[in-house]
Amino acid sequence: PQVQTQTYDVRLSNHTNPAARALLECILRKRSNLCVSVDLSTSAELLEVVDAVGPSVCLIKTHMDIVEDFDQSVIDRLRVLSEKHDFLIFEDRKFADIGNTVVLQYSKGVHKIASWAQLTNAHVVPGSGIITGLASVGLPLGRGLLLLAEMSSAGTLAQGAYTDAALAMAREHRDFVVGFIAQRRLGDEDWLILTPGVQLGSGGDSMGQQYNTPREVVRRGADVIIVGRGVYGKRGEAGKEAERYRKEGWEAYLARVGG
Ligand code: S5P
Repeated sequence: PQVQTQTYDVRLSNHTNPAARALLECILRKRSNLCVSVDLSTSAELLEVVDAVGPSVCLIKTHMDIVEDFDQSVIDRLRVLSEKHDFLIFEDRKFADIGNTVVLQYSKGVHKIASWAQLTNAHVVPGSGIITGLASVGLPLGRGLLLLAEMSSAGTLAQGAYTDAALAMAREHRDFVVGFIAQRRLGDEDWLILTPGVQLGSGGDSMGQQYNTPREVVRRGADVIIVGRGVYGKRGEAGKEAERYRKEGWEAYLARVGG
């Protein structure tokens, strides 16, 4: 059978990377394929929303470089919440430099991403040295990498031959690359497809973001739906909205696998 119609349970046996396995196990435990992207710029707001949506998610996506009052305690508190609510952490760092530089950006600096994020992502524009570099830091720690094969934004150059090249690069690093940020299923192998640009009711924003519904992106092959403003946009309602998206995403998955 095609990967598309396999259950998360079966998919688990296709993966050896510890971060990919932990994500699939969490998805199954919580019956959630929802990742909430918490793009808020103070630690108080960030952690408040994470605490509210925690019960409904398998994964929290961060942009730690937008947090104005960042220090190590933000990470410590985020990790406490990840244990309290049972979710993994994905730092959406979008690395895009030569191998030697991304080694430093991933392991050092203010954020020390590799020490706390089970998943991170990278553009393929530099060529495969970026993966070799990130893997040298991430693999010993049991981390996983997602490649940006497509983007949700209008006019993206990540399409066609670029997307094919991302797939080819992933195939050379199957131990560390666990899947893609993409808008649909790619390749015949079992890659985890995480899809942003998701909202109930479609449309977009004034800066090129384009939205599809959970049902539509899961039908096209998303294994995890990434929702930002659709969940945290209405102040005080993030918990309720996250549960709404969790149900939508899960029903769409059941429909896809024919359960
Ligand atoms: O193609 C992409 C890739 C990513 S990771 N399009 C995206 O929007 N993202 C990220 O997903 C983006 O950086 C943001 O953090 C999130 C979408 O947020 P929303 O508020 O539009 O749902």
